[in-house]
Amino acid sequence: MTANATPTTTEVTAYIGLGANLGAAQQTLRQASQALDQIPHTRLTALSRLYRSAPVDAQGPDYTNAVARVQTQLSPLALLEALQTLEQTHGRVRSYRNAPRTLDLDLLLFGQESMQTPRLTLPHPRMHERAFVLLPLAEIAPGLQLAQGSLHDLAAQCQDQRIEPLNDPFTRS
Ligand code: A4P
Ligand code: MG
Repeated sequence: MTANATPTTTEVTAYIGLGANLGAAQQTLRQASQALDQIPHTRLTALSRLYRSAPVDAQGPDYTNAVARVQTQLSPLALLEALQTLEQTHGRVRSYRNAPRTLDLDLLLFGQESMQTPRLTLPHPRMHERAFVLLPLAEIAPGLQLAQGSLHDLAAQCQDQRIEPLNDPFTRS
C-alpha cells in the first residue's frame, strides 16, 4: 500500500540512520545521504561523520554507519517509503533479518511522533541501545533526550560495542 505523499505545510525534523556492510559501503553512504536531499518536500540539514562499527546482533563484515537530519513535509509513512525506494536503488536484497546489506535506512525519530504499527515503529525501538546510532546522532543533535535517557548516558552503556569515526565525509575523501 502506498502512503499519502501529499505534503503538509508544517516541517518536521526527522533523523535517519544509515548503515551498510556489503559493497563500497562508504561510497554508498555518501551517495545515499545526498539522495536524501532529493526526496520530494525533504531537505538534508545535517550529516554526521561516517563510523566503522562491529556488527551488533548480526554476522558479517564491519558496518559503516552515519546519521542524517532532514526537514520534511512528508508523513512518516511516506518518508519511510521513500527510504525503502532508495534502499532498493542501491541493490538491497531482503533475505533474512539483520542479514548483511548494501544499504539500510532506518527512520530513527520523526519529530515527537510515537507509533507502533506493523510497518513503522517510532522512535526506532532499538536505537537507544546501539552505539552506531547514538554516537553519530550525538554529533548532530548533542542535547537530544530519548525516553530512555540522554545520548551521552545511553552511549556510556554501549562501551562494549566497537566503533570508530572515519574521515569527515564532506571535507576529506
Ligand atoms: N520498520 C518498522 N519501524 C521502522 C523504522 N523506524 N525504520 C519496518 C525503518 N523500518 C522500520 O526492516 C524490517 C521492517 O521494519 C521494514 O519492512 C519496515 O517496514 P528491514 O530494514 O527490512 O530489515 P532489517 O534492517 O534486517 O531489520 P531491522 O529490524 O530494521 O534491523 P535493525 O534494527 O535495523 O538492525 N550493526 C551495526 N554495527 N550497524 C548496523 O547498521 N544494523 C542492523 C540491523 C543490525 N546490526 C548492525 C546494524
Ligand atoms: Mg532496517
